Amino acid sequence: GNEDDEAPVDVPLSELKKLPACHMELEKLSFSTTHTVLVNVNEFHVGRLLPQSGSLKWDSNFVKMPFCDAQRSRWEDIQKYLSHLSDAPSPAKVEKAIKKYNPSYRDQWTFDALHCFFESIPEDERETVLHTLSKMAKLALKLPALCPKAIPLLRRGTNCSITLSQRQIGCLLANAFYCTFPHRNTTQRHSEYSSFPTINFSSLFGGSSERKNQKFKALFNYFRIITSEESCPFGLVTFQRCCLSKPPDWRRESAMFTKLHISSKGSIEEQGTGMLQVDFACNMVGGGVLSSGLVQEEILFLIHPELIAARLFTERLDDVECLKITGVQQYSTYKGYSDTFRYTGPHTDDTPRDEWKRLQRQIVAIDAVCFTRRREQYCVSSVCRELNKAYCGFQGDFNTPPDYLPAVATGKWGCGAFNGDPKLKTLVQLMAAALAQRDVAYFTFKDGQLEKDVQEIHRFLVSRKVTIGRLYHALENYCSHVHRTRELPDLYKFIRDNVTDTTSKH
Ligand code: AR6
Repeated sequence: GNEDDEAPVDVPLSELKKLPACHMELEKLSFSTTHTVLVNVNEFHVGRLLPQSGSLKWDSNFVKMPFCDAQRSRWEDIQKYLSHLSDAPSPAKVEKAIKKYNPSYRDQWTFDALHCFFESIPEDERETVLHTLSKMAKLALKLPALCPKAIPLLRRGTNCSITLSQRQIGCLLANAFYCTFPHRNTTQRHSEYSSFPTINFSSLFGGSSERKNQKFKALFNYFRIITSEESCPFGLVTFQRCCLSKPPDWRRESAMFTKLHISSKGSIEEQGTGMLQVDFACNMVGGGVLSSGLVQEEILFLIHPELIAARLFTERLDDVECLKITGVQQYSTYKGYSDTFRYTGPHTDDTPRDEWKRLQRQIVAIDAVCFTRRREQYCVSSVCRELNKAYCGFQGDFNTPPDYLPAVATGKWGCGAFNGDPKLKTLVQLMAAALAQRDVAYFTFKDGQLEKDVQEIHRFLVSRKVTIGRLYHALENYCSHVHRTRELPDLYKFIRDNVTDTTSKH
C-alpha cells in the first residue's frame, strides 16, 4: 500500500552516494604518531613525491628490511644476483638468484609454475616479460633509496595507518617477487611472523597450473606498467587498520534500515565504483593470492596488485578489526572466476584523485567466519561477531557526516569459501550498514532467488519501520529456535512471523 511507496527500497544505483561526488575535502597531508607517511610531506605540498628520509629499525614493531645492517652480506648477494639478472634476464636466473640468497629453501622451493608460464606464452610476450623482469630487478635494488624510513607493522589492536607512494609500493612488491624480505619465509607456529601473511612470492613459483599462469599474466602486466617511466603512476595509497573500540549493543540500537540497491547482475568492483568496496577477506589479508586461491579476494588483489603490499605489514585481523585501503589502482581486466578466471588485458584507470593524490577508490577488508558446519552460524555469539566485523568495516571516520559516506558495495560476503548462509549474512550487513548510516549496493553474483528474497525482506523491514535492535531480537529468537528444535526454518519467513508477533503483542 501507500506505506510501501514511501519506503526507500529498491533504489537505482544512481541514487546511492559515490566518490568523487560525496568526497569531503581532506586536511593537509601530515604525519602523526598513528599515521606514518613514507613520502616527504613538505615536498609533497609543493608537488613532488620524494621518499621521507629516516632510519631503519630492526625490531618487532617494524618491517625488517633486506638492506638492514644485520643483513649486510645477504644484501650484497641480492645486489650481485639481481644485477646479473637485470643484464640478461631469464626465468632460470630468477630461480638461481632467489635460491642463492635464500639457501635454506634451496631444496624446498620449486619454480615449475614460473617456467611453465614462460613456456606457455608466445615469443613476443616472452620478450616483454624478460624486459619486465630486468626492470623489476633494478627497481628492487632501489629499495634503500626509495624506502629509507622504517615501515611500522600494523599490529593487532591498534588504529594505525601508513601512506606511501605507488612507486614505493612497486619497489616493495618487486622485492617481494624476488623474495628478498628477511625472516618472512616461514609462518610456522611460534615463528617471528607466524601471525602475518606471507609476502615473498616463493609460493607462487611452484605448483604449475592454469590459475598460476593467469596470476603471472596479471602480475607481470602490473610490473610492466609501474617499471616504465611513462606509465608509472604518480600518487599515494593509504593502508589503515581500524579497531572497533566499543562494540555496539545491538539489541538496543534503534537505527532504521538504509537504502538498498540489489541486483543479480554486475560486480562489486565494476558497478560499485566510487563506493566502499568490500573485500571478502581472509584474516590474513590477501588470502591465497600468492598461492593457488582465486576467489573474490584473490581476484581483487590480482587486478589491484598494490593491495598485496598490505601483506608486508598487516598482522592477522582480529574479530573487531578491519583494514581500509584508499587509492589503489586497477591495472588489469579479467573474466571468469576461480578455475575459469582469465586475465584479459591492461586496464586504464581514470578514477580521479583526492587532495593526497590517492585514487578515489576505497576497499575494506573484512574477514567473515569460516563455518565448517552450517548450524554453527545460527548462534548469537557468531551473529554478533559478524555484526561487529561488518560494522567495523562500514563505520566512517569520527568526523565524517553521513552525507559524505559513500554507499557500501558488497555481496555474498562469507558465503562462498566460508560457507555462510547468504540470507543471514545479508541481514547482518544491512544492519551494520544501517548503524553506520550508509546505503548498500548488493551484488548477488547471478543469484536471482537471493535478489528477490532480499528485496522482499528489506521492503518488509523498511515498511514496518523495524529497527535493527528489533531485528537483532528476532535473530536471537531464531538462533534459540534452531538450538531448541534442531529445525532450520526459512529465516526470512521466521522473521516476518516473529516481528509481526511482537507487533501484535504490544
Ligand atoms: N562481486 C560480487 N560478488 C562476488 C564477486 C564479485 N566480484 N566475486 C564473488 N562473489 P568468496 P568468502 C560472490 O568465496 O566466502 C578467499 O580465499 C560469489 O557468489 O570469495 O568470504 C579469502 O582469502 C562467491 O561465492 O568469499 C578468504 O580466505 C561469494 O561472493 C575466503 O576466500 C563469496 O565469495 C573468503 O571466503
